[in-house]
Amino acid sequence: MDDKNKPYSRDIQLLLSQFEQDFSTASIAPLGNGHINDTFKLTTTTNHFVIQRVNHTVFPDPVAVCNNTQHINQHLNKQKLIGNYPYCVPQQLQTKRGESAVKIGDNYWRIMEFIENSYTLESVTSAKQAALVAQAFAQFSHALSEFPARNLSVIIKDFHNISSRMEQLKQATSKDEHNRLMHCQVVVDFCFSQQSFIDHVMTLCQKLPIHVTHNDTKINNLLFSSSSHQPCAVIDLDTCMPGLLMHDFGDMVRTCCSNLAEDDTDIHNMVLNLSIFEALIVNYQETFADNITALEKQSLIVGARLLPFIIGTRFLTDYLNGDTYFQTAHTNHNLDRAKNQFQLYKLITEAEDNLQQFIQ
Ligand code: GN1
Ligand code: MG
Repeated sequence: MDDKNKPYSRDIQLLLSQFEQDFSTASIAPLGNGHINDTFKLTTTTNHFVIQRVNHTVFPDPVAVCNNTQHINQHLNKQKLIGNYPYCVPQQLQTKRGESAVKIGDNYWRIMEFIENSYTLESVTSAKQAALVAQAFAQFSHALSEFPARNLSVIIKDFHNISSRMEQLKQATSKDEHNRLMHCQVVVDFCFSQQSFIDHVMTLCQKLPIHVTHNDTKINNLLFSSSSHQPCAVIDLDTCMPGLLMHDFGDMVRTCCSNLAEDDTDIHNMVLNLSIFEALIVNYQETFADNITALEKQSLIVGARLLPFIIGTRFLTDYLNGDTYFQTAHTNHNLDRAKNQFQLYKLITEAEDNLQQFIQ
């Protein structure tokens, strides 16, 4: 067993005993690069599964997280049967008592199906690949267009609300509990200098229709097939809630269009890949066909600026709060991530006029 799951090994044994499946030969290893939950791969002699400890500090209602996933999966399964959804729908296992979330001590756990012969990517390398990414996340929201979005629980209130994210930053700067403001005053000032953009976003948000959105459409939340190298599943449905398409599109741009990883410190060498941007925006719009309004299409460019700005603000706030939200590997990790994301925001802002040409 790897060190990362050792603190939980007793809990995991208790978890496994709640299911019908025979897990007596199971072994466990860490899986993926998420910043929030603890995720492991469970291997038995015949199968693989995904085990996850849902972070109950970030997700105050882990049962609602699992229930949202359950509702979405049920709808996607039906859409798949009638040919409206081409990807796998990784199922959550149900316990002997019919639950998908299991409470052990203070923690909530779940077990999910593992999609065999698949892999994740941390970055895209071609416009062709970007087109596949845009199609996958668009198909996901499109297949859920008949699902009553308001039936889903709001998992994290104001998740992509830039105004409340700025308020959180303001509180973190005025408390400055870890004396870190002196290391990031310039970054904080930059953030607060963007008020006219924030006002523009807040006005636009009032006018846009609500969809079921994924809200974390970074590239590593897609599985690709090892044989076809096409997307085969949309994963990590934790933040699926009622939301706006521009947020999902913006997060894709955020994670596909920069030549650097989100924590790379070499930000003066950051460049925006325009052919990848074009592939994302053209394919995103085309996949929705007539189910996306003209204003929503316009909003995609705003979303592309907004998501690096929001995530940058969140990283900066967490840095000031002493790294209580995102998992970090070193002291400046959140600050490095914030600077990187603001650099991306600047590049997209500079390119904005040029990006308009791709709106159909
Ligand atoms: C978190 O855990 P992960 O990496 O899937 C975060 C996203 C951020 C992302 C930044 C619930 O997602 O909002 O965009 O890190 N998830 C939550 O990499 O806050
Ligand atoms: Mg993830």
